[in-house]
Amino acid sequence: MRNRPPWRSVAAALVLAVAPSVAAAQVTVTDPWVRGTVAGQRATGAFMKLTPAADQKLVAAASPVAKVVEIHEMAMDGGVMKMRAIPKLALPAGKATELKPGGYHVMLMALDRTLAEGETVPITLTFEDAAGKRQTVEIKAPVKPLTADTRKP
Ligand SMILES: [Cu+2]
Repeated sequence: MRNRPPWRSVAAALVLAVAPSVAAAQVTVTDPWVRGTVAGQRATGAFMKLTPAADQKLVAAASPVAKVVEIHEMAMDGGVMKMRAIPKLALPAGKATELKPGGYHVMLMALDRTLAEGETVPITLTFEDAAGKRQTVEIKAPVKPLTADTRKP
């Protein structure tokens, strides 16, 4: 818990009082999907486009199919492209940030079972706005074949 000056809470309360709509805090999630897995595979990626109405950060994700879910980026490491976990992904207002193979993705790890084409995977995304207020968005991502070519938009 962070210590906040009291005026900040008051300001937040006033904003809520005059603007009960939470539209400004919304994040639109489009085209979510999960790459299917083969037997024994313990990890895969989830992909989507995230468009927030106001600046947001994706700070966490969870899914009942995966014991561990992380936000990953791809980065050069010793001349090799590798993925690594990042604590948050900044999402600028009004712009679609694309999570896609070869780029940012939600990493589903410690999978209990195979994810087959045709099923849908529930994923809970947690976003944090500029004021540090969090909200969750539930999505259902269809599973696409392991070989789905996804670098195309
Ligand atoms: Cu990854």
